[in-house]
Amino acid sequence: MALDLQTMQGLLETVSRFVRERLRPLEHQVADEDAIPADVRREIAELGLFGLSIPEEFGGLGLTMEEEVRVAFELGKTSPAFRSLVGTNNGIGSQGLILDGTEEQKWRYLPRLASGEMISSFALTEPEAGSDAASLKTAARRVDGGYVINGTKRFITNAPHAGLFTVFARTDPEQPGARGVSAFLVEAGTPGLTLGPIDRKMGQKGSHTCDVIFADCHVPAEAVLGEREGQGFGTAMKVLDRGRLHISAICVAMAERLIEDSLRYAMERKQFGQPIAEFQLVQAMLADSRTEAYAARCMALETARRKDRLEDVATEAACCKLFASEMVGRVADRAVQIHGGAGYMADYGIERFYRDARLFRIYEGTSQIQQLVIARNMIKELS
Ligand code: COS
Repeated sequence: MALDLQTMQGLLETVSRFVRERLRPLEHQVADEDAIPADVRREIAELGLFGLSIPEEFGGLGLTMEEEVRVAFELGKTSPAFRSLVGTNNGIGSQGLILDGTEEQKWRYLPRLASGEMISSFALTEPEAGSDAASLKTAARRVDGGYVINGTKRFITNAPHAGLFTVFARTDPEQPGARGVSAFLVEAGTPGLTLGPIDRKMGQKGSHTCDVIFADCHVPAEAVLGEREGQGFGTAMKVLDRGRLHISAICVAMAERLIEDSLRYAMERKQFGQPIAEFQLVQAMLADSRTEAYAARCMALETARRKDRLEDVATEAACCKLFASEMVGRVADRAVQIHGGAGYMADYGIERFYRDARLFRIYEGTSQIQQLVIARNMIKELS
């Protein structure tokens, strides 16, 4: 454990109270305005949430995976846009740097990421390389003193606000697959780096994505993550293992929030002369949701503990992401059903969660990619 029990309990209670009292009342506003208010961002930074998983020496809280999952169980009980604001700094935007960066690279960026002064983004996906990440085409050509990057990255979370991008590009055009890929640390404002318009999404309003376009973008040789070419794909995969576990915990949290809202509604709403919670068909939906959310909670905690023991959890992280993201989809669907007509109306917020939840089955690896990872690893283990 990075924190003693009392400090950890205090952190969980603080995050839980902040979510309940400060963030939940803002859910409609954030969705309507597609923006998180600036003062909320400041408060999130003051709570240290930008640096949850960044080591203490760089100004973060240095939480273990289990502790991070426990915080995510609280932070995820509101609109996912709030989580998304800090998510890339703690997860896919900083973990590559933490795992494989040089000391100099870490000191240059991690303190600013931990404080929230700088936002980071993970630029892997391209117009023609989504699930097949190793087929990416963005090229980094070696020139005197560095590299010239050309290509387009797509649907990049937090890109409109990012000060730093971890960019995956092909340094070896002779190597078509994963081996020719390197990771680069590219700062916003570097000439040749521009952003596309903010994407219009189905849900998760308040969290922004856009294209990141590189046109003859010169970066110095020291911009290569870890100053080693050809390691980029492995870095991306390790980062995603951790990210998938974090997303699983967020799915559990959203499911628990929806179960709480559904139960409260079912106990208040009367039909046929009694609260609908007393009807067994409604109870079945509540019970199924509770059971599935509990299973996903246990999976995420157990996998996090194993990761903290330095076990390889690539398979289990994929199992967690697959189960938890599909689970929250079912729970959100039942929540709409229990709320009936009200569940379909924007004022109740349930339909918003239903739309928000849909993304969990897609980003950081679709459910089908998780299935593929799990099955391939099973075959590898046996042979
Ligand atoms: N940890 C460390 N290294 C890993 C790894 C992991 N979990 N998974 C794969 N690697 C390494 C492999 O060991 C291999 O290295 P070597 O060539 O040195 O042996 C390399 O990465 C390539 O692996 P693999 O051959 O499995 O790559 P594939 O192209 O066949 O497929 C999948 C990899 C499909 C699993 C990968 O492309 C993927 O996860 N796609 C989804 C991408 C994604 O999640 N996108 C979301 C956008 S980010 S929000």
